[in-house]
Amino acid sequence: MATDPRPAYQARLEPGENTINRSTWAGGIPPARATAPHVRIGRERWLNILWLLPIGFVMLITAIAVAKGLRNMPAVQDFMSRYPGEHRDPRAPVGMPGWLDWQHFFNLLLMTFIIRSGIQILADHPRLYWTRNSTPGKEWMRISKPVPDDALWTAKQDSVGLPGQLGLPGIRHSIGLARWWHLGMDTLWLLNGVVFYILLFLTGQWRRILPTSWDVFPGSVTVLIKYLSLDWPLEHGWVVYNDLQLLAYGFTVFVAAPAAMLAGLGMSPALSTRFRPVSKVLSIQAARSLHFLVLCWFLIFILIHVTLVVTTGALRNFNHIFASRDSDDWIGFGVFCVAMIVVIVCWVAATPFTIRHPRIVQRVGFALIGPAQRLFEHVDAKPGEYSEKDISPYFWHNGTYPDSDAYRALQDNGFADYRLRISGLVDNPVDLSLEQLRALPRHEQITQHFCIQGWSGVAKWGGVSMRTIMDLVKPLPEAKWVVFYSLAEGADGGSYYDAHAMEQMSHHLVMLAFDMNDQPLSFGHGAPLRLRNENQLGFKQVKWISGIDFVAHFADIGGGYGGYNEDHEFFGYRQSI
Ligand SMILES: Nc1nc2c(c(=O)[nH]1)N[C@H]1C(S)=C(S)[C@@H](COP(=O)(O)O)O[C@H]1N2
Ligand SMILES: [Mo]
Repeated sequence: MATDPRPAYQARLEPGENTINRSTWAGGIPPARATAPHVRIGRERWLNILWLLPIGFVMLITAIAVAKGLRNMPAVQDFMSRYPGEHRDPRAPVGMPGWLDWQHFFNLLLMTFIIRSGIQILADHPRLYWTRNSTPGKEWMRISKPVPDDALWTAKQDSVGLPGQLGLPGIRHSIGLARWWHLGMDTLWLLNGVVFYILLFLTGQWRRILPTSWDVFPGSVTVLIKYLSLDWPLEHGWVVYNDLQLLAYGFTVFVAAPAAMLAGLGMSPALSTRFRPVSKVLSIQAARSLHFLVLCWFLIFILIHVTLVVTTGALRNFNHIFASRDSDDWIGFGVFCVAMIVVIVCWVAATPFTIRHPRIVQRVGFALIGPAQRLFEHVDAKPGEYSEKDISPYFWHNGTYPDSDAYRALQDNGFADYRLRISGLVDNPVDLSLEQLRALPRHEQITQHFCIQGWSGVAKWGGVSMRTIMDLVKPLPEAKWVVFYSLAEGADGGSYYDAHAMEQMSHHLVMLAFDMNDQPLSFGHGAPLRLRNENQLGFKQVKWISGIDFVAHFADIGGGYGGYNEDHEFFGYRQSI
């Protein structure tokens, strides 16, 4: 069989740049900065959380006064001598081995990237919600202004930028690159964590940071009173931690870190769609909010931890955790300074490097997290887990709307002249009108949309299953990728398109939709036809589809990275997480 000549729309592909030009980035989106975090109180009152700084300061002073008063009370003194706030497990090893110091260093280095890129990801949809609906005004926290009253306002317009040395890489709508940093470094951080867990248990070091008696709770109260009354407990961390340290370290290592990972995975479209019993309770938005609260815990922990390290025998503490020695000399401090120089150099270089070499970030990021993204792509969720009552009252718009005479001509005519062209490596290429598409067996699914930026929404989609399409066109065995082209251009010009792996096309929740919530698809949501592949993030759901091409590979299409956002905004082509 002779393969088709290349469809005309392929001539309009733009390859995309290999560096970032700030003035043309993301279609020339003007800079807009994040605001201070605001938390919603009641229906529509918003508190700027910077107020918590003076409030916290007053509370700290008050707590110090209260703690000093308490310490003079005989009953409290009794309590404190009954629960001294420190007990050494006789089986626990003494001292900090070298591997612990190395892991502590890698952990802190990786966390600087993870935190910066994480905040950048938040800035791409600067709102947090508790329900899976992302209804404007219903968020509990935002780092931007309220959503303006504009029916076609897009999530992309809603994104905000960050200072370049806070966010990674700072600039507005740089989520593609921020995600490589975040997910890539996460992978290394988790590996470091797995090694840490294994060594903790092999060497018995776990006995030093995991409480083994309930006395740790009253004991922590004793320690807290000591700290707050400014009469600090004696530090000899080489041998034993006090009960409050035990709780803080144990919680950070065994609760906060796994919670960060689980909440992170809770935002994956493939996993959330597949494991509905879990995602029913922990929806993507609950997971996102929780992920953010874990960040808050880490930030508070880091602040208090560092403060106490330098105020309770800094030289000795630096020797412990940077040089595995129990001494008062300056060696540990010297190692600490070298470590900090490494951290600072990496910190300062990360944003300029990313702006100059985004393709390297894209490639290395994919090398690190790609295997997991590939793995979860095989998950095939079944329809029917959401019902009509789950449909979101508000469904964000996103992307670049079609703005061509050709599209307007189709639209003016009620899409009577629309033809869906399906060709490439197939036995039976077809041109289908909307009427012909509607005559095919109808497929419906109520599913959740996961935009890469972080918002989500449930809708009912009506149309044709991709299985039906494949029965019709009969792909050849060489066809490994299916490329969906749009009538609309992308933000930087050239046709929007995206490639999907052939093996997913027979999954239950992959379809071409011409109806949304029992209405014909609206202009904003992709009229007359769009893709739904519920294993993947939103940007892969091509709207205003013009044609579908079955190919052996996407390397020679557009920029060759597998889609418009992959070419132009350094996204990844496998987006199951
Ligand atoms: N042609 C085209 N399709 C597109 C986009 C686009 O810019 N152009 N944006 C994508 C993104 S980023 C998302 S999140 C979804 C949004 O779909 P919605 O507007 O119906 O919510 O469409 C996707 N499909
Ligand atoms: Mo998106």
